[in-house]
Amino acid sequence: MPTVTTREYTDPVEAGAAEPGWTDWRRLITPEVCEQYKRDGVVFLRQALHPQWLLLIELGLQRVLANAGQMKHKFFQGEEGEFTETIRNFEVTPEIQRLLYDSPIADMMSVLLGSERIWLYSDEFFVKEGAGRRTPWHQDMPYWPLEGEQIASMWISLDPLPREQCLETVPGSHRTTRYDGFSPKDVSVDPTLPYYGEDLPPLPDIEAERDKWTIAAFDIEPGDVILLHPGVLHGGGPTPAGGRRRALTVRCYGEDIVYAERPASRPTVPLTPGLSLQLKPGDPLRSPWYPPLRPLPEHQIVR
Ligand SMILES: O=C(O)CCC(=O)C(=O)O
Repeated sequence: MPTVTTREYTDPVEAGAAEPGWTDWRRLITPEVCEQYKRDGVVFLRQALHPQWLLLIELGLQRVLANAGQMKHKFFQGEEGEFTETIRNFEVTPEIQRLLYDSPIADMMSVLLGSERIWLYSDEFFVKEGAGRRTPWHQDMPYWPLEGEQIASMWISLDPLPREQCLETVPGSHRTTRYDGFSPKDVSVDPTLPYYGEDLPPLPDIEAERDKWTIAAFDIEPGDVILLHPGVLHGGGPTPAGGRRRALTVRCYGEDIVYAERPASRPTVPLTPGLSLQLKPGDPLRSPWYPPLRPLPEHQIVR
């Protein structure tokens, strides 16, 4: 297990102060889970985040939604229900900073990925209110400016969800084909239409042929998390009228991740102006855009 300079936590299980059903993360990220992550690119952990961290996420979301300066992307506009996405909340939201420096999320990533050093790639809220449409099937790797193995997104829902509304994945798909399709700029565009028109095969219509794919989905409770590799095919379930689905995805990476160019036709998400002027393909992905989380940076150590 890598040693990380981190916050000290009491194990609430040992202290007898655990919420019912809640498990200390050190008991959850086992060698078997790390193996499963490498093989499937997805693992589901029950009750990995203490309610205190969920409260911090909820407060962070309230601030983000009330923050006129934070860009809100509205998907499927004009349709019933609302689908709002906000990205890079960390930079402008003290609650998300506290979450990522103080909670065990980065420690979990460190052990899962086998990397003592952990950086934040981005964090992203996905909020569906009312009858919200599916998030189309896609992979993230085609439009992230990086390559390597030590990378994961943690998908956290503040709301209990049945599996039909949860994040869905195709286990193992991070090790097979990388596809062309899905427009991150406008998710209402048919995801099987070629987006880049360059180097990748077209994304199949997974939703129309669900029985041909092995799809993993979970009934999820607040505190449960899904860890997924950005190369894994994934999509998000819809919400019914009157439904609500507030999710935060935290994306972290470790030492083996390097900068990679993407074709000009495929703008990276989030846009990161200047990165291509600072780094050459194959350089370790180091930039002020990607703050280090572990070891804890000097300015976060309390003495
Ligand atoms: O929550 C969703 O519907 C989409 C999430 C997603 O695409 C991601 O976390 O990468």
